[in-house]
Amino acid sequence: MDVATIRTVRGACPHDCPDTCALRVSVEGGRAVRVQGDPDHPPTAGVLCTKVSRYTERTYHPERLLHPLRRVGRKGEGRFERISWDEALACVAARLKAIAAREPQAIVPYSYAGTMGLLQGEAMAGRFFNRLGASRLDRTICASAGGEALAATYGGKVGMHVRFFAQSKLIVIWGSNSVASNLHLWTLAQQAKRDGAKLWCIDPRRTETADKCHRHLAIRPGTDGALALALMHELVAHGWIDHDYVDRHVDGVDKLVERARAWPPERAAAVCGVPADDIRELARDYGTTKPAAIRLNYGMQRVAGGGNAVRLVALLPCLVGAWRHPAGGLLLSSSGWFAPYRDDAALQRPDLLETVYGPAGRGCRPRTVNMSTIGDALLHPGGGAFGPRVEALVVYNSNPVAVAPESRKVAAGFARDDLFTVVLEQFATDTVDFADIVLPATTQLEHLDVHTSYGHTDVLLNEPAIEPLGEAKPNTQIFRELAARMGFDDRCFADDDETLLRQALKGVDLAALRERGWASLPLPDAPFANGGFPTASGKAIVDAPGLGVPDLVPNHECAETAPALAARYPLAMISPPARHFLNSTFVNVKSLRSIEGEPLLEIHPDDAMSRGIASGTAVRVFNDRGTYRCRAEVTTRARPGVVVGLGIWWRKFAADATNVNELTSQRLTDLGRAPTFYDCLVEVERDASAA
Ligand SMILES: Nc1nc2c(c(=O)[nH]1)N[C@H]1C(S)=C(S)[C@@H](COP(=O)(O)OP(=O)(O)OC[C@H]3O[C@@H](n4cnc5c(=O)[nH]c(N)nc54)[C@H](O)[C@@H]3O)O[C@H]1N2
Ligand SMILES: Nc1nc2c(c(=O)[nH]1)N[C@H]1C(S)=C(S)[C@@H](COP(=O)(O)OP(=O)(O)OC[C@H]3O[C@@H](n4cnc5c(=O)[nH]c(N)nc54)[C@H](O)[C@@H]3O)O[C@H]1N2
Ligand code: SF4
Ligand SMILES: [Mo]
Repeated sequence: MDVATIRTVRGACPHDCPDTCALRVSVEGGRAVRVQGDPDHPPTAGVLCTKVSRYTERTYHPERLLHPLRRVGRKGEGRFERISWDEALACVAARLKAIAAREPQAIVPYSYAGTMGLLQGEAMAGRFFNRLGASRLDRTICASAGGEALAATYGGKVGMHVRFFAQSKLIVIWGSNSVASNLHLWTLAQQAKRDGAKLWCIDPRRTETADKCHRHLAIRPGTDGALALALMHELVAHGWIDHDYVDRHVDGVDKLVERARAWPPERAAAVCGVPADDIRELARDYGTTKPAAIRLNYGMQRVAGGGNAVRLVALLPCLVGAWRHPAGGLLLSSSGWFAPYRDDAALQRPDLLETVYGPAGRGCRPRTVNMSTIGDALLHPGGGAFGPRVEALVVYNSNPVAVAPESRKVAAGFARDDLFTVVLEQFATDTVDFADIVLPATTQLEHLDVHTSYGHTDVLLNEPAIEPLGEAKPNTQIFRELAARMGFDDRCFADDDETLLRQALKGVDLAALRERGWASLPLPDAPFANGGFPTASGKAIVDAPGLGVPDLVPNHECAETAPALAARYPLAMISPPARHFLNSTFVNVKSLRSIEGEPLLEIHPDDAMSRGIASGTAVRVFNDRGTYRCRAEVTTRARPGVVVGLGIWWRKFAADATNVNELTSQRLTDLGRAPTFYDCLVEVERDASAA
């Protein structure tokens, strides 16, 4: 290769991952030939995960969608014919116009974090749906239980700086498989380990991360609140509370102490299904080691009591004054640090709603549809509190047919003949199979974007490295052209991506961002060493208005709350992501799929033996919502009573075109209206229908 002809372009990983890596894309003759981690960006440190190291394989994948398509088969069949952009846009605009003339709220956008970019996310799309007066989408599918819990406790989604984990002496990795889903945190944790730190992992599954920590507490799913309360019990009983910090910076601690007194380790041990002595050991480590850091992650809040559990865990570092040190405290999300620097209103223009509904406060506002219950929403006949029946769905940056809970209902909703569905996609996902019109979207190498992060505190720029492939267009451009077809003549629809970039941020030097590819927010090392939480009082909050003092909220589906159900479906199923997929992204990249093999259900030897199941046995996993067929892997990675269906496979790659979400429920969390993917009882048996 002639080095002189290779150009390097600065990029940002677009995926829904806390690490938000800075990329360097090598381009030769207009073709991206390599994607590497930026060695100069500290959080990335020149390293990418296996998935994104193969990004060119994804961009140049032979199955990329490269021109617009119109459905010719039945919904779900995935048979399409090629049409021109002109035909596609005219068709979409005509249908949306006709519906909007009667009832704009019958149109629902559906998007999540296929790209986390501010431009290709909700910028032009936000303007489009606001101007249209479409229903709003409550984007709850991942993080809103924990997010609202953090806001109730600290006043925002804020926490430790990830870089200081390297200096911690105790790291508790709680509800997270860092090796798989937060790789760069894991590198820092290993550094700390080499320097003598003790590592604990709290996870029902013995993950790759648990293997490498000193201690692992395999608690039952949804029992984190009990564990946190027992830890508090021990902190109080042994005098490990930092009274000076608590008195000055925590509001309402007496009520918490009173509650914790009712949770001796034995009580929590019975609920969590772990030895009381292990809880005592963790409490002693946490109470006596400084600095102590907790890496909490969203894996532990996908249960009925996820919000309360996060509130309880988030109070632990307040009780021991861990925040005094930069390497102490807790990190669940850093996204709140960006709030003063983002101008979402300038990008999304909520004021455009006034064109349809009149000035805010007078006209009614469009209703909000929760993305986590999209199955029920699509099957709702309309009327009552729900409002108008959903007549059109515009999907981008998401694959709801694979990722949303209770997918039998989701698929049935998408299969409605009277529903008009438009999907903007890079690949023919399970959701695309149900589309009336498919619009081909560019990948991160082909468009401009700017990124914040939920795992570190740098802003990243992504410059386009190559021209769009085929007839693919950036989401921004697709919504710009659709707006023109709809006759939206507001000037903001003419803004190009460079203009959007200038509007996206406040107080960030764009020239410097262009120069280096990233810019760090100016923040103190130990943000809450002297309190100063972003709450009204500046204190961390125990008794939050309207929420009360946090407590253990048991799962919707467990022996305690649903004994009859638990008798029929005695196994709790969790479905965390497989390491080489990112949610349902990358499942179609062959080299990554071949590492993961096939859809598997991990089951403990005791549970397998009593059911006549061996590794490799074809099994039927079922509950009242549906059946999922896959192969069993008998392993002690699963604890007794808990099975693990690693996700999130595309339905079309599975034996019977289902995935784990066939079994998950649409019931929501205590806070944040979020899904309860890991609160799901099932039974497993040998699959008699398998040859
Ligand atoms: N490789 C890879 N990386 C990813 C993703 C991916 O799909 N693949 N997804 C990205 C996204 S969207 C997100 S939100 C983040 C998620 O980041 P994390 O929340 O760190 O997600 P996971 O790695 O799935 O870790 C969740 C862990 O929680 C455990 N768990 C399940 N139920 C409970 C419980 O009740 N209590 C406790 N303590 N633990 C429980 C699971 O066994 C699993 O090991 O990761 C991002 N990174
Ligand atoms: N059972 C179970 N279900 C889960 C989870 C679980 O742990 N267990 N995890 C949940 C979580 S944490 C999350 S965040 C959700 C994730 O759900 P989604 O946000 O839907 O994530 P993906 O499955 O990665 O799908 C993103 C899609 O966006 C597309 N895309 C990427 N970039 C672009 C772009 O620039 N333009 C357009 N038009 N499309 C683009 C990708 O090709 C991909 O198909 O899933 C949830 N579902
Ligand atoms: S998926 Fe995460 S670890 Fe992998 S390159 Fe993207 S940001 Fe980095
Ligand atoms: Mo997520």
